[in-house]
Amino acid sequence: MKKRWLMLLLMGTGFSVFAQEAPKPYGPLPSEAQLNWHEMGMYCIIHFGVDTYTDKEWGFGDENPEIVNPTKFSAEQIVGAAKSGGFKGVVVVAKHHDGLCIWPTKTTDHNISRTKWKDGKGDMMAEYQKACEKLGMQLGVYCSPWDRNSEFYGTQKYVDLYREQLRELYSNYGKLFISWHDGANGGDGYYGGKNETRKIDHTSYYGWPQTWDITRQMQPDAAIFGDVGPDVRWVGNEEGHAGTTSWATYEPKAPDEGRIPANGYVKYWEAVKGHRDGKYWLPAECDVSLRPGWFYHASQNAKVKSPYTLLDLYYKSVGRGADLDLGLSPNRDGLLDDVDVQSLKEFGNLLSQTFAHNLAAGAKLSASNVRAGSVNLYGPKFLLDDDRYSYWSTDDGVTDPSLTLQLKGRQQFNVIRLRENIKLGQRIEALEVDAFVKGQWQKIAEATSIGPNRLIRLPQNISTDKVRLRILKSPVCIALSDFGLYKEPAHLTKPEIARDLEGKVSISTTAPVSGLFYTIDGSMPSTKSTAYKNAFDLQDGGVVRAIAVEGGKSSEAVTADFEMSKSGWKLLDGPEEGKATLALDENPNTFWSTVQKDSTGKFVPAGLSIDMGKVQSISAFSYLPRQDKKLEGMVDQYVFEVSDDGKQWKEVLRGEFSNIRANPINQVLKLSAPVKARYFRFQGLRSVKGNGVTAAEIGVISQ
Ligand code: FUL
Repeated sequence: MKKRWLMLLLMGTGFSVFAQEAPKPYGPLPSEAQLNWHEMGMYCIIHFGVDTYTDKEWGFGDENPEIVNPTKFSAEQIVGAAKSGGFKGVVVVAKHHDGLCIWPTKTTDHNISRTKWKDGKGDMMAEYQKACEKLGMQLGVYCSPWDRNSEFYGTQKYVDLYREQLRELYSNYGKLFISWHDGANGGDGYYGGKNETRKIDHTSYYGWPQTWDITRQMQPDAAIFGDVGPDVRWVGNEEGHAGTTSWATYEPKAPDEGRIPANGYVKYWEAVKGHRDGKYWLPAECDVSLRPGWFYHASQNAKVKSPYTLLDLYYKSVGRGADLDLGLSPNRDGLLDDVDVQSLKEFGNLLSQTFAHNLAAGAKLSASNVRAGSVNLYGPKFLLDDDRYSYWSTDDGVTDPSLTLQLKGRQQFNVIRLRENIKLGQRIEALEVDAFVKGQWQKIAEATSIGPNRLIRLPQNISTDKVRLRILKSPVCIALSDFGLYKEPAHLTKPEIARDLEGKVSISTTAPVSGLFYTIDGSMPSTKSTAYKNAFDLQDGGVVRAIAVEGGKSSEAVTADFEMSKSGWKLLDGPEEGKATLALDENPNTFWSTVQKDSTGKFVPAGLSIDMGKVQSISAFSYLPRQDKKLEGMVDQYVFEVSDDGKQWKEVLRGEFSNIRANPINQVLKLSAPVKARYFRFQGLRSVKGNGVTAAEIGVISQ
């Protein structure tokens, strides 16, 4: 606004010849909904439903809604915890693949009114809306297209019904910031009692162009998330990170030519980086859960991500121009566990401690070029005003300007922040930053793809009174809106916990500390816990938590969750087909594989039979899929059997590894009651891709 007035003033006084026009936008530009989404930076996604009670990640669709009874449900506790972490909104999973709607929909009986919660009179969506309004948070919805409950799934009737569900969600819960559309589809389901596999054509079945017309009409301010947009793209992993170079531009975009590529057909190695010359503004969302899975599983209580892990993900997502979408998993009471709440809060504290003060504030700025020499219109002072759209710009043709900042005294920092005015597109391709140290300029950082937000976390603190920014490459004149220097508070690095093949656990740090303390009962360690001296035995497995202590300060706790040690385990079948021992070597990066090179071959099931050397009490089995980002041989249907003699087998578990393709984490399968056996057998009955079976690790949990 200010700028426009000045322009008018200059033009009115006949000085227009000096005031060069504003820079022309470059490339694709963000819409209003996308701008709001960029400004948010971080939000949470909440998964709660039948899976919370069945301990699954994908319900089959045949669950009795009566199992759902979150007697203490508090949307305010959940949304409040997100807010304390610095998140700006929540996406509520209103319906997951199991089909249970957590609002009283008219489209199906399979909804919240059939649960015991509030005698069937409750509406979780309405409670989230209220909590968001009260706490100043934005609300979004996730309504799964794949519905394993609906008898009509696969027909046009279901598509109409799905659209009606969206209309209900769009009309009853206020203004939404995002409509989240998942691409997963595993085929089989309950489907009104038919228990069959239904194949749909991902490219045409859902009729996305018409469906999203409804979104545009009813929620014009909402960004639409899908595997490839149309407004926000999936980053291609559920680990929470974008590439070190990550463009907001991309193609193709759904529903290009009426098509939307299905989950798994996304080119994740491209989605993570984006396309410099992509035709569309289609920035990445990094979705990752606070826990390993999206739904609550008590078995994952020790694996809630720590505040510093979240901070690391923040740099790798928000710091690379993407948004962070963090999964929250309310428990069976309808609340977040205390550890989850605590971790969010401490993460929020770390963010505010780091970013509260821009240490470049008050610096004297000298730029090598300012557009038309108009410092009041395009000068570098706009870099320090905290407005994402005011900017420093250069003359057309000046694409490699530099800027020196004479800081207000000597400052110590370890984070650099840069932002472009993205209303004019993503322009800058590469830049470097120098610090004046010991009488000369030293390069301290470099970055590519600046865009909406770029955070550079330096490996060490820099102390200086002079900093220089050099733009190396931009196709057009620049429009840089922010430059910031920040100091992330010092923290003691957490220790590492490892177990050797004989089952002995050791705790170590890279630099010496005065003390290491640990627990093996799952509780949080303190200086009152056992002091670590020597490696200790943990044959049966369990949760080890440790802290490092130095100078009266404690590191954050590190947690390792060990399964039963595999020392003394042998393969029954003898021959080393596909290097089967690699599934028992406790190394997540090696794997057993029966996948044949000839990709035309049909899938052949395969398994491993193991002699544990003595009778063990087994309460759960585990399968760690290959960790090298490849899908061949990744099992999604399995059977586990046990035996007393290695000859007669008894089946104890059979089922699917839900969501393994997108989130290939360790799959822990609990038995309804522990069994005693010396031998067990794992078989992969189906793989998500390829003609064989792979396994990074197969494990047993005893308690
Ligand atoms: C995935 C789904 O299949 C997961 O269950 C989860 O909802 C995640 C956010 O998206 O693709």
